[in-house]
Amino acid sequence: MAYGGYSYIEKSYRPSKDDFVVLFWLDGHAKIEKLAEAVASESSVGTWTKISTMNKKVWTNYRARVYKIIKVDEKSGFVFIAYPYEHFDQKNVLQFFASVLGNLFGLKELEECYVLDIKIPKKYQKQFHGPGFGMKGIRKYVGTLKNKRPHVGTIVKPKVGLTPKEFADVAYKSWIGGLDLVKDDENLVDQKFCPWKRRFDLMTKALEKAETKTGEKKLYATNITDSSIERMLDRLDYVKESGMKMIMLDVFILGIPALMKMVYEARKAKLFVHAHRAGYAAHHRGNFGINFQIYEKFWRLIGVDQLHIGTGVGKMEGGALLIKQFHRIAEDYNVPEEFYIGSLGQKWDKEIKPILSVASGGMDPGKVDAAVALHGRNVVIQAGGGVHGHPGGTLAGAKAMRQAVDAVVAKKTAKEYAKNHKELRAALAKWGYVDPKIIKTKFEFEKKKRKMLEGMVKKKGIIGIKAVWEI
Ligand code: CAP
Ligand code: MG
Repeated sequence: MAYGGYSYIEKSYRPSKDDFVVLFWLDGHAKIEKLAEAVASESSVGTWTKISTMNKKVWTNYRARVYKIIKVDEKSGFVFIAYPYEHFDQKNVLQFFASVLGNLFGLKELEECYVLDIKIPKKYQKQFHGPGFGMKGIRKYVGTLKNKRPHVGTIVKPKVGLTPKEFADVAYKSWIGGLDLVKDDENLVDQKFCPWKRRFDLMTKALEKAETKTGEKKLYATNITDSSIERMLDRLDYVKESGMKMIMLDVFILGIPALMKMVYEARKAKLFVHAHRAGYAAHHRGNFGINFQIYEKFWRLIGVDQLHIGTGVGKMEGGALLIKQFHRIAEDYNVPEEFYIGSLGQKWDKEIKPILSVASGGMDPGKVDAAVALHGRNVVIQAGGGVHGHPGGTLAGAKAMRQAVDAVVAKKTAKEYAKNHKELRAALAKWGYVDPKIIKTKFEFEKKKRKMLEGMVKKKGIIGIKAVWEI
């Protein structure tokens, strides 16, 4: 088999430690070998036909190699491709994206093309700084380095529409109720009814007041996402001058170059970066797409400090096994290879610090135990509706969330803790309780049925993978 006159299949090839390795799901109008070659060609040195300008040096040093295919049927399967380090620019993530996440999606032979994972070699990682502060830095500031309790936060709701004063009042109640973090929603920046600067000034005052009252360090993740870099930089400067500690960016929407600039400036200004991922799912959910974990790896590499990764128990897509995988990518230095979940594994350089995972979307106090069973304690548990929808209002809602987290530290279930904590009791009465056993059962199932999951994925292809992602 050959595509454009050249064969890219080399089954005896073993990726070197400096290669990028990419795992694709492909389905289309031609034999899987041909589809694999088309992708390897278009994403590396080739094109649709033989060319007189190809030479031995190019072919040997820069081409992609298809080293493994797991066939699902004649025209579909999982394709493993290795790319030589030298193929790529230095410090230029976009050039990597243009190669490996570029033209190939448009090839007309393909009916489905999903990039499941990319393993980033350490040599490439050395070109980047990684997070300025990461999980440890944020914990140190909040004062939770030793007891390692989950952080707990809220998104002010309604998403947009409150005035700056209304907004700051809601935030103040949230903080004094026991929350560590208050954040803007992804679609709130600088609308007329709530101008950014006015809101930020009132939030600074509210935060100081809340810190004095509670004796705890509090955070405000202010959304400075903007299509103008200048405006973002002005706001970042303002945040720094005011002595506040965190900015929030809609990282997917922002794009890589703007993100790199903002992360660089935030690091210089000693500000934490809270990364909201709105928009990622447009690529992640179909059968033509890019798995979230790929963005996640690049965002950790570029250096955000805390990142939304899903909950496994709330309102957004993704089951426990998938979200656990995302959590590992955020926190571990050595993520295992696990075919049935679509993971090639990842070894991080020591400079690329662990980041804090944010579990958000449809959370409430009754889901905290389950979230901790999934994520462990290194997590920010956020609830918007699950705080401001409390029957007793925001203050009671914040207290209930904090009580649920305090229960974890006291090694009690939220149900037990609720007996002596009325706000938590009211929250459980309204939203119910998700038993963490559900999560434990899922992990037990995974442990015992690995082979079965792998077999199912090999038989059903992307449908199989996506079914595993729902567990
Ligand atoms: C949560 C949230 C977040 C989602 C995003 C929302 O609010 O503010 O944007 O968490 O999803 O608007 O939905 P609720 P993800 O607590 O009221 O659900 O974290 O998965 O990226
Ligand atoms: Mg939101």
